[in-house]
Amino acid sequence: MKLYDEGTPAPNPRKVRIYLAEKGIAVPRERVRIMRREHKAPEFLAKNSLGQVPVLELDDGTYLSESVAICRYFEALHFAPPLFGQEAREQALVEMWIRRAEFRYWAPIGMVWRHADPRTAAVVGRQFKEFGEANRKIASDALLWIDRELADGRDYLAGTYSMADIVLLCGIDFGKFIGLDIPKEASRLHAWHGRVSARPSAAA
Ligand SMILES: N[C@@H](CCC(=O)N[C@@H](CS)C(=O)NCC(=O)O)C(=O)O
Repeated sequence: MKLYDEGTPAPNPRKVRIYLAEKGIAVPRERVRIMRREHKAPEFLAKNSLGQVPVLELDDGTYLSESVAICRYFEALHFAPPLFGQEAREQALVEMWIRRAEFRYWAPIGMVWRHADPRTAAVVGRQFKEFGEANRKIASDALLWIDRELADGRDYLAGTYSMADIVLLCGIDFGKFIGLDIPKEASRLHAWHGRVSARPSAAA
């Protein structure tokens, strides 16, 4: 087994590293240097035709891509401690919050990164700057909405710490890298961010 990985600021491989750290699972890793375009080399495209990291290579030659799918694979093998929920209700809540984090926050920050950031201009082809910039407010509004959702006093998105927190943490920290901060007034979300960042796994 091998995990094809890339370091921070790449947020998707970080999700898998945090997940593995929380589970105490060690997996051999190979770095795929995005800046050197190693993820678009024919050898890597043969593993993931989208040319993206992370990718998990299994011993039978299967290649799994998509960060959450990779974590789900490990969850099926090592249930404890559960990070995708324990019983039906919890599992659904974790899924609900993963999807909300991805669609409500990751999607707009992806558009800011693709269309408004000078660092991606060379690889994206054509950037639609105004569209990219407009996504800053959409992302920021999503965080204000999540802050309101936390008004019931719970510590984590789905109740207990889960994959949903990992997904949102990696999105928010990547957002910072592209100039998107948690809005000042989102005090519950700031407290949540402090809590999840204080876990040793956040340094993975
Ligand atoms: N949905 C995928 C996204 C993977 C992804 O976009 N990875 C980034 C690094 S964080 C990448 O490889 N980007 C290069 C590209 O898209 O060409 C996942 O969750 O793993």
